[in-house]
Amino acid sequence: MKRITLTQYLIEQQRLGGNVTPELRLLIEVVARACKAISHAVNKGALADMLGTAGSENVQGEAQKKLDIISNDILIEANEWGGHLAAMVSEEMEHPHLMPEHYPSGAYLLLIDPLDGSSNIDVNVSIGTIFSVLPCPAGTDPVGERSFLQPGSNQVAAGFAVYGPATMLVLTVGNGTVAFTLDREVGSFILTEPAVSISADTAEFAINMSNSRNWTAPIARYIDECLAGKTGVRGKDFNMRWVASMVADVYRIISRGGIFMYPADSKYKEGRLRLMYEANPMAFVIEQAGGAATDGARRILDIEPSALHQRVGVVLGSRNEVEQVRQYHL
Ligand code: AFP
Repeated sequence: MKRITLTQYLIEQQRLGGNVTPELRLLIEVVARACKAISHAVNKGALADMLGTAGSENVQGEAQKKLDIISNDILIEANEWGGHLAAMVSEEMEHPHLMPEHYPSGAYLLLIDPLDGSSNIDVNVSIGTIFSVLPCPAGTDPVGERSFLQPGSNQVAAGFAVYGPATMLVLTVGNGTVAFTLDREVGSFILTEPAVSISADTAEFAINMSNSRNWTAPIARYIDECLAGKTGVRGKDFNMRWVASMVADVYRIISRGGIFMYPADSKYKEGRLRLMYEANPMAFVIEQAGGAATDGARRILDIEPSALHQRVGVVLGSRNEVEQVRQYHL
């Protein structure tokens, strides 16, 4: 198989004249290099003093794991000097992180969930990094929270890394979705899926069933019909998966189809997942792979954000199933 590296893929996308500029190419390469460093740290497990909690809380009021903070620091340090970023937003930081004065400010905004699935770190289940890239609106000086409050349809790139049996990087720059596998021997991300395509139909759903008493009627109806299987209106049996790492569940869906659901409910009234650096990047990746992504009723990428860390319901994956759920919300 001809080995195409991430750099070669980005150079070829740049030549096509789409979203990829030299600065965006640098941004994506820097984020990918940071993901390699995070993968290395994660893979040390208990051999390095990086497991467990850091004794602090993030803006969400959630206990931070040591690796949450380490990953956030790696991504900040990697992106500050390049001159491609105006500012960064992270799940682990309340306010936007501006570039230090002594570095040039760039044309892009980076939004990250540095280590998604933190509750799985200490039990050795796959976790990952999610990133979203927005253009920095012209004339915004100084760059601030409002600069980031753009709908997901404005993204110029998005993707995620999965630190699993293999370290994978899934990416879209608006010209389809591709996947790279980290070749640890040479330290390169090698293109292993040049055209990710999600099946329109599926018989596999992913949801945290322990929330079922809190679901709205449309969600409860959809899941009940899946559980009824061939004895019910769907006429086929369904399987269920729930990793509790969005990156792992989404990677499975881009690999073999499926529907992922974390709906707003009576417990998580706004939803549990964050719009700007979880739902939006995943929605961009999924749509570019032929899937669909809503909050149950509305297209995720059309949602006009009102706050950096706002939460949203998420239903994404095989487009015919996402549409079935949307129909039940009409
Ligand atoms: P953590 O990063 O706090 O573990 O949350 C992971 C996550 O944001 C997403 O990756 C999972 O799909 C979802 O939360 C898991 O939520 P439950 O723990 O309620 O299943």
